[in-house]
Amino acid sequence: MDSRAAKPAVSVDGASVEQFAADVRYYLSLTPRQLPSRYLYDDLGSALFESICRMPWYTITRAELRLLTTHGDSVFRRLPSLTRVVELGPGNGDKLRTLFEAAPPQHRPIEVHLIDVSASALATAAQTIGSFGDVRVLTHQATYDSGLREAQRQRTGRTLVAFLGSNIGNFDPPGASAFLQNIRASLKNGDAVLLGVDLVKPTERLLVAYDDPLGITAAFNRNLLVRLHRELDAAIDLDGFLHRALWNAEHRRVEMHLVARTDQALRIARAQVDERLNAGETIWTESSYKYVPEQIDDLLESCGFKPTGQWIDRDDGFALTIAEAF
Ligand code: AVI
Repeated sequence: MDSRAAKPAVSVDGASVEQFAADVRYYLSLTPRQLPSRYLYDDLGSALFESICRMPWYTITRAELRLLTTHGDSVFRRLPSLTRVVELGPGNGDKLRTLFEAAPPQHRPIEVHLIDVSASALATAAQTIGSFGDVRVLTHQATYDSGLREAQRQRTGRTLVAFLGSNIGNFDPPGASAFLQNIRASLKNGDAVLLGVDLVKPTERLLVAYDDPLGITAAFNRNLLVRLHRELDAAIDLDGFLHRALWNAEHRRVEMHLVARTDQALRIARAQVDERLNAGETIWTESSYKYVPEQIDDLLESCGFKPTGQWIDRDDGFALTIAEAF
């Protein structure tokens, strides 16, 4: 690996290299060792994630699109006088496009705010959504919190915040509550949130979604080590680490880990890390919490939202829930 490759001052996920280095140093010092999952998404990581969404074993994306197609009109019918939709993490724009295609025509024109740290994701999503002539698209290259504040500064009328793709599953329970409370604080009574959440399902189905036969999720996970090489001058033996996905039944979450195959040196110059990992030791890189439907209602209610509709895809175990701020 060429460690002289360009090291950007700001990485694609919006964190400065200094922030990335400080996080790497801190999280690797914890027991168990960890790396925050937001760092999985550099350009290559985002492309690998897009491929994951197309795999037959990863059902979240297709189940959600089916629900949006079938029940999108019911979402809009619950929100008469809706004037704006804010999507946190729009990806390639497919989810919102699908929702709008299902909308009764009287629900447009509408204003759409797309919030993401990635400029390229915003450009793609804006192009997709902008193809609806009567939709005005505004983009905010920002973290969810600051983008939402920015979008809400110019608010008029009734707002729907969409947080889809089961991204809520990557927060631990206190983090998910804090995140939804933050959204609630930016809304008025009568505004709403649309949440897509992956459900608990048989363990084999969960495991094959996160440890697939093509090795795409393994590449997605191990790419974090590639990123440490490129951005933080790390000297790590890539082949020395394996991808592992496991179901933690107690916490209802799939965990992704990088497992040392043999004793490994972990030297990361720009993060001042110089450690040794014993064979079998792991670095925990992601949690993907799975819910049961009642838990979603409880979570929303505890954060100031009243659920007014929930649609479930039984084949793939996925729930789409709309809830009003009260
Ligand atoms: C983005 N997020 C909802 C994905 C998930 O399912 O937790 C990320 C992912 N990790 C491995 N595969 C997909």
